[in-house]
Amino acid sequence: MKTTLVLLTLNEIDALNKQFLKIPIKAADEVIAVDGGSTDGTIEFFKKNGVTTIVQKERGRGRAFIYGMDNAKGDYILYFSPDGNENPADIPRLIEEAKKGHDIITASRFMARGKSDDSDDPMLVRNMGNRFFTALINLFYRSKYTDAINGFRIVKKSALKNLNLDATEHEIEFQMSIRAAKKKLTVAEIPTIEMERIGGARKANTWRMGWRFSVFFLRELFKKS
Ligand SMILES: Nc1nc2c(ncn2[C@@H]2O[C@H](COP(=O)(O)OP(=O)(O)OP(=O)(O)O)[C@@H](O)[C@H]2O)c(=O)[nH]1
Ligand SMILES: [Mg+2]
Repeated sequence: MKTTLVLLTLNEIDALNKQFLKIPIKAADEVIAVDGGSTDGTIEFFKKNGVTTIVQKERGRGRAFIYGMDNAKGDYILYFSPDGNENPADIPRLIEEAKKGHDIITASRFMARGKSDDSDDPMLVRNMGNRFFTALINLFYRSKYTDAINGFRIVKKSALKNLNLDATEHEIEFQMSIRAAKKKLTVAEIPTIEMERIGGARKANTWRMGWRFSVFFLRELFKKS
């Protein structure tokens, strides 16, 4: 089983400067970065550190997932967002879990021994939203996700290709979880402790994403097959 680590970035130089050396690159067989068109030195940083980088023609985190899928040589793709939120120490754990043969393994913030970072979410809007949309999938598709929203996950490439995802923005992992449940893919989760974002700026507006998640859910619900 070969794994490709895909780093997803849009202006994350602060976090990369602090965190890059902690990313266990060697745990994967290949590492590539997909960048949304950074202007803060992120692309140059990858170049300096020998990381093959694909710069997107069109921005969007969803599109970045697909670029990663299309360019990865591995059988499994591990999506990692180096903005400080995701714990690089979980990378080898996800790879170990994938060896059991599941289609998708997600790092869950909401299962026992997991924790979400709510330091920038004092009213817990995002926290509740993530739990709500996870519960919605479980209700309609009889799945057992505790965190269907976290993008920190490892996915079997052949299974991912079959999902024909077309979400262009941050709703990509939500769409992946819905379609995986619909197609009864084998999914598993490991606990993760989310950390604080390091520098940079959040690209996902909470209310806009809530709206897009709602529209996407309805679209997936009424979609045939
Ligand atoms: N390649 C690529 N990466 C993106 C794009 N938009 C966001 N990202 C990356 O996706 C990760 C998560 O994006 P954020 O917008 O920060 O979303 P978030 O993690 O929900 O927000 P925070 O909690 O504030 O970090 C970060 O590593 C971003 O740099 C994009 O258009 N292309
Ligand atoms: Mg983040």
